[in-house]
Amino acid sequence: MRIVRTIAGLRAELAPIRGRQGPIGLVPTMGAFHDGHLSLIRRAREQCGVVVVSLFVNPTQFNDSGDLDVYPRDELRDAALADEIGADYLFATSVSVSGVSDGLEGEHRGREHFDGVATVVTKLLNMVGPEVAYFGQKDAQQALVIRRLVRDLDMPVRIEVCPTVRADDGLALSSRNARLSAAKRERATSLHRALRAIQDAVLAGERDPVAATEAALAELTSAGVEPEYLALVSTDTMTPVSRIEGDVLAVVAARVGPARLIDNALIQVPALAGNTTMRRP
Ligand code: PAJ
Repeated sequence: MRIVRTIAGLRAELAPIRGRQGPIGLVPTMGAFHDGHLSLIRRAREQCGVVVVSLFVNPTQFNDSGDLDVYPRDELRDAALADEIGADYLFATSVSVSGVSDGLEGEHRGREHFDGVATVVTKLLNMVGPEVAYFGQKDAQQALVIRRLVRDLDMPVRIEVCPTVRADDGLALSSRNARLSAAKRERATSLHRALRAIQDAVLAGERDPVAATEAALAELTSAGVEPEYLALVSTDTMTPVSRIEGDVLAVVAARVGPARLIDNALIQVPALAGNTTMRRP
């Protein structure tokens, strides 16, 4: 694996091999790799001839400079892990960029958050020119913002969203989990339990989003966790649904001690015969 630090260097590396060694896959990251990141790199390795992993702790998407300061950084370890999986290039850059999405993360972290993500991902897609770029379902709204971005700008790239990787206790892996003490980590698992409670309620036939989130809220409250949001939203718009039907996304965000955590679960309501209205002949 080669480590490249400049845009010119990256372009020079990719120009002679573009179109010759199979598709180029890009995995954008902010480093501090865990199994979630590694699952994206593995998927890219399976599908692409050339795998580029970018590592850039993007200041424009941090609304809290304290969070940026303590964000874990360990390039040597990240490089070793990416190399082990067989990535071809680690594009480790510290270029700072200047600075989609109103609700949820946009509302709670500030609109600048997704503007920062969109800016840096556009830059990365332009620099690498990959056939495929890989993102995690854990950041569902981010994945949707990027799908929209690519569609609106007619960028010739396929966006692949990979499943959320979890620890044995159900907690979605995140670089920010490292900041949790054992007791706070236990509290953090309530996010996953809350999402499961929503799934259970829907399985039991609940179709009202407010009623379906009640049991979930109880899970959080009993763990002493107060959500920033807990909602059932449309998978297309990320805005709250008034009734649970088809595919909806259960989303939650909460601060647990020093870490702000997010998680989500797709809820699929099968179109049962009993739910469909009969057409008049
Ligand atoms: P970062 O938080 O480093 O995440 C990099 C990628 O890994 C994202 O696509 C994210 O959704 C995915 N990921 C994180 N945790 C995951 C998990 N538990 N399971 C599966 N995938 C997971 O997201 C970013 O960086 C940045 O916003 C970035 C897209 C790099 C732009 O700066």
